[in-house]
Amino acid sequence: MNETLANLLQENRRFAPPAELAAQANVTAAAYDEAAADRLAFWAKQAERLHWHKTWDQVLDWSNPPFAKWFVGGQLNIAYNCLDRHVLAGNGDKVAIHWEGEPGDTRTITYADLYRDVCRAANALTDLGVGAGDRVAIYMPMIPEAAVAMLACARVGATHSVVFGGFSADALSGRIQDADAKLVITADGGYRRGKPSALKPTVDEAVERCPSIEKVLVVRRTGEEVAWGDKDVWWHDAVEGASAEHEAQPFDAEHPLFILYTSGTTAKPKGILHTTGGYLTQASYTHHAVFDLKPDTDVYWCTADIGWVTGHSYIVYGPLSNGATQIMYEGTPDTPHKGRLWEIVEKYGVTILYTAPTLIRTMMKWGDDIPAQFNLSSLRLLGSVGEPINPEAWIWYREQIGAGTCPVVDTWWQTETGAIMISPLPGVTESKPGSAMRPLPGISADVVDDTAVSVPPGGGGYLVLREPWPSMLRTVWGDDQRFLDTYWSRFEGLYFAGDGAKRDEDGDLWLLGRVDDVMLVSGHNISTTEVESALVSHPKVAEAAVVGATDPTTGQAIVAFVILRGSADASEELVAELRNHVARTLGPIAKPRQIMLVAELPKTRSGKIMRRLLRDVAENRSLGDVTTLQDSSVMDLISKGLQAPS
Ligand code: 6R9
Repeated sequence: MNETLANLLQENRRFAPPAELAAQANVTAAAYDEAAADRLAFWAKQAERLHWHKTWDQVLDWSNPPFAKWFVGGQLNIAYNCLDRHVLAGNGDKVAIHWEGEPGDTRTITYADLYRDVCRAANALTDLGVGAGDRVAIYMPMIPEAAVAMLACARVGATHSVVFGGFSADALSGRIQDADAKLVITADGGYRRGKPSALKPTVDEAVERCPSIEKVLVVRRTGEEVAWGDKDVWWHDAVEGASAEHEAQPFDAEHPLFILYTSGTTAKPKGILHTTGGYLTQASYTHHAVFDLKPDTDVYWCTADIGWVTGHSYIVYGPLSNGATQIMYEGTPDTPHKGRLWEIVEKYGVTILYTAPTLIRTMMKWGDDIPAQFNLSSLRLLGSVGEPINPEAWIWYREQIGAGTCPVVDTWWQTETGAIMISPLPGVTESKPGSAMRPLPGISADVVDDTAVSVPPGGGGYLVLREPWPSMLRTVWGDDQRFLDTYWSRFEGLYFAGDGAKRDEDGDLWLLGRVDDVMLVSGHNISTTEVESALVSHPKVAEAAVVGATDPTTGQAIVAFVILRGSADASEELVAELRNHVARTLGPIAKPRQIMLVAELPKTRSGKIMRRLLRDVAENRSLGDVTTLQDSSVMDLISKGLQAPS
C-alpha cells in the first residue's frame, strides 16, 4: 500500500460519562498523567494490586528488544491471586460464577468452591505426572471445569493451550503437536443449539496422531456414550477423589502461563506465548479500569468463549483476580429462544456486559422487540470487542440494551497484546460511537504512515505500539524468527498490529480492520469498515461486509454483502437506495459497484467476518481455505444468492 487510508467517515455524536459513575469511578483522568510521568512506575503500582510471593528487582528488562521481561526476579502464583487471597480475605462465600447451562441447569460456585475444586484438580494433575513447564491442551465446552482446568494448570505451573471446542481434530492435533502437550483435558461434550454436541470423538481422533499425549482427562457433561481407551481418565475419578489441600508454589514472573493459537488466513497458526506477572498485572488492571468493576455489587458477564483470548483475560484471569461475581453461559444466544441472553441479564441482574459487534448486529437483525421484552435496567456499562463496531451498532447497543444511559466501551486489543490496549475509561472519556478513543494509561499506541512517521490529526495509516507493555506476547512458541518477522520487521523498533487506523481531529483513534482488507478504488484507499458502517447506518440494514473486487476500470471496485433488519423486504429499489446512501454518506468514490442482499455472512468461529471468502465470490473464484469458517453452508447460500436477480 503506497498511500495511507482514506479518512471518509464523520461522526459528531458525543456521550459523556454518567455523573454518578464518574464520581465513583475506579480510575480517573489522573491515571493518564501518572502514567505519562513515569510509565514503569505506573505499571509497578498496578502490579502491586496482586499478591507477590517475592517482589521484583526490575520492572522491565528491555535490553534485548523485542524480547521483554517484566517484573524481573518477582515470583507469584496466578491461581493464588485468583482464589486463595479472596478466600483468605474472608470472601469465600461470595459467588464467583453463576453458571447457566444451555438446557437450563445451573450451578452457583463460590470462591471457596472454586478454590477447593482448583486445589483438587491441581493435585490430580500432579498425580497424572503433570508439573511445572509441561504443556496441557484444554478442549472444553463452556462449563466451570474449563476455568478450573486453566487455573489448576496455572497453579502447578503447567502451560495451558486452550483450543476452541468447535475446532476439528486436525486443528486440535496440530496445536497439540506444536506445543508438545502431555495431557488433554476435555469433556464428553457440551450442549449447543438444544442438543448434546460431542467433543470426545474429536479428541480421540486427534490423540491418535499425537504420541506426546500420555493421558486424556474427561469431564462428564452430557452423559452420552463415549469410546474409552487406555489413556482416558474420568475427571470425577481423578479430581473429585483428590485432596482439597494444595499449597500454591510461587513461579517466576516470566514463567510461561499459556499458549493460544491465532489462525492466520492460510499459514500455520501461531502459538502466542504469554507469561505470568506482566500478563496478570495488565489483565487485572484493565478489567478494573475499563469495566469499573465494583466487586461487591457488580454482576459481570463476558459472553466470549474461553477458547479465545477474551475468555482467558476477561472471564478467567481478569475477573477472578479482581474478585468479581460473573456469569458463565454454556450455549448459543438463540437457544431455546432469541431472548436467551436478555433473560439471563434479567435473571441475575447483570450490571456489566462485554460482548462482540457480531452479536450486537445479530440482535439488531432479530429486532428491537426481543430485548424490549426483558428488564435490562440492572445494566450500567456495556463493552465491545473483536471487530470495529459500526457507529449505528454502537448506538443501537447503547439505546436498546443500555437504556440510552450506559457508557459503551469499545476495547481494541489482540491475542498478542494479552489485554485491552485502547479503550475509553467509562468514568472519564467522552466517547464517540465507533471509536476506541485513546490508548489506556501506560500504553503508547500510534498511527504511522508507510515510512513509520506518526500521522497528524485527520490522518490515517497503520496502528503500531511504541513501547513494550506488561501483557505483551513474549514470542511465537518455538519460533522466535516468526515473532520478529510478523510483528517487528514492518517498522523498525515498533510493534506492527496489522490493523489500519485513523486519528481524528481531536486525536482519537478509529480502528479500520485488518490492513489486508483495505480497498484501492481509482487510486483511493478506502477502508471496508467505513463503507460497512455507512451501510449499517441505513435503518433497513443490520449487517454488512464489504470487499474490493478486481475491476478493469477502477482497479478495485466495492462489492457489498448486506443482511437486512428483520422487518425489511428485499427489492431492486432498496439496493439502489443503499448504493446512493453510501455515496451520500461517504462520497461518490465509495459507492458500491454491486450490493448483494444475503441471509448470512461467513464468519470465523470467533465471529469475525471472513472477507477473504467474499472476495473469492465477488471475483468468481473458487473458494479458498474454509476450515476456520463457523458454518460452511453459509457460502453455498451466498453463492446461490449471487445468481438471483437482486
Ligand atoms: C481481542 C481479540 C484481534 C483483531 C485485531 C482487530 C480486531 C479486536 C477490536 C478490533 C476494531 C476493536 N479487533 N477488537 N477491531 N475495534 N475494538 O479480538 O483478539 O481474536 O486476536 O483479534 O481483532 O483487527 O487485530 P483476536
